[in-house]
Amino acid sequence: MTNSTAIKIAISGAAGNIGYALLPLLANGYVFQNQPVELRLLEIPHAIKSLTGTRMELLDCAFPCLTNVMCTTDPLKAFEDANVIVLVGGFPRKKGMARKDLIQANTKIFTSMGQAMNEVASPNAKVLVVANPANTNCLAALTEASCIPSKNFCALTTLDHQRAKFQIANRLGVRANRVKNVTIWGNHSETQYPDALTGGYYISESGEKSSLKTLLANDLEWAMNDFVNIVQNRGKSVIEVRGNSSAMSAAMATADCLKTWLVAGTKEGETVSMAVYNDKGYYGVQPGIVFSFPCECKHGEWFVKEDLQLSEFAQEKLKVTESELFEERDAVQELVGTSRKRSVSIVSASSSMTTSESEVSLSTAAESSAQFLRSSI
Ligand code: NAX
Repeated sequence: MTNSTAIKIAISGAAGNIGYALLPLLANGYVFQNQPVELRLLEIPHAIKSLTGTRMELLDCAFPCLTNVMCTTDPLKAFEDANVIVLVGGFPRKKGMARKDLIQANTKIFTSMGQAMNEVASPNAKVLVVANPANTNCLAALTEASCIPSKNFCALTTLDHQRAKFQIANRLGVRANRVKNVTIWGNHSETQYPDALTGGYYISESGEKSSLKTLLANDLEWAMNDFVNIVQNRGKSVIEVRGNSSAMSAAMATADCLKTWLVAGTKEGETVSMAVYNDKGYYGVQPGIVFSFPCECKHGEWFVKEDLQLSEFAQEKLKVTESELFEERDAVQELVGTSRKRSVSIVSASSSMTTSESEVSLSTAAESSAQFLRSSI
């Protein structure tokens, strides 16, 4: 059942809630179109029985593109020559646990994941971190995985981005897919700054564009306060009502992030939010942390859109989330970075993508994505 040209995708925490909703989206062609895929499902020993049941279900779906499904508790087996690695598994917050302890427990997991990737993953592997604290987990993994460029890592803020789109669309009484270029700045936590006013726009069915700042001009109090609070706390609200954390929407956001980043690219004039390693000091944010920015994607690469004008209000919000991310980094500093042997890759200004270059048709993008993924097989 193995296929040497299949895209090898490793998913940690695959037996969990998000894993269960995510696996079909990876296997059914939603993300990787009609390319063959091989899934390596990574879990801790406690969850391996349940994972084996999930594998049986995946096989029973008879997905045409799914060439193999492996279950393992060994990151070295899961990551060996992997092209795409999705890190969903992590240490859950226990009652009474301090945030610092949660961050440290996860950092230990993510440094060891990074070390395993460094040993066996393809140097072209693309790594998406979902597990919380996502930005700092991502920093720990990329710091250890020195053979893989830091440009190949990102932490998920797509769910926050989608939540923000929906809130704006709901307020304006329009469909969510007509709302473009909201941005989640900073951390995937309650200090994030969901921003509709810097560069966000609405596009009508007939293609007419209107800036969200103009549309919300009489509703700024809501856009600068309630909207921000709702999006920052949406995860908590879902838990309160559902009795469980977001899983379906998180899985969908994970799949959409991979699809836009690695396969489809962003359409001309559009951005998505991605938490990426800030080595350039984008928007005045100090380098050295994983920070969510507005990004364009093309040919399997992300590019921070650098020409937005931030208001003083927005700059203050960025400072708050930046400072939390440095606190997180300081809390784990002694646990990461000791084995890093390379300097973090610098994104040159010339590699930034201009908007006019950013339109990529799905078929062309899928083809170039296929090439980039296959080049590492
Ligand atoms: P679950 O507790 O349902 O599943 C987590 C799975 O990870 C479990 O099956 C567990 O056995 C496994 N696991 C734990 N340690 C592991 C390790 N060292 N190696 C491999 N597997 C391991 O959680 P779920 O609801 O699936 O959420 C997963 C993670 O996503 C959590 O950290 C959660 O906080 C985070 N989220 C991130 C979001 C984002 O937008 N970035 C949104 C949703 C979610 O809150």
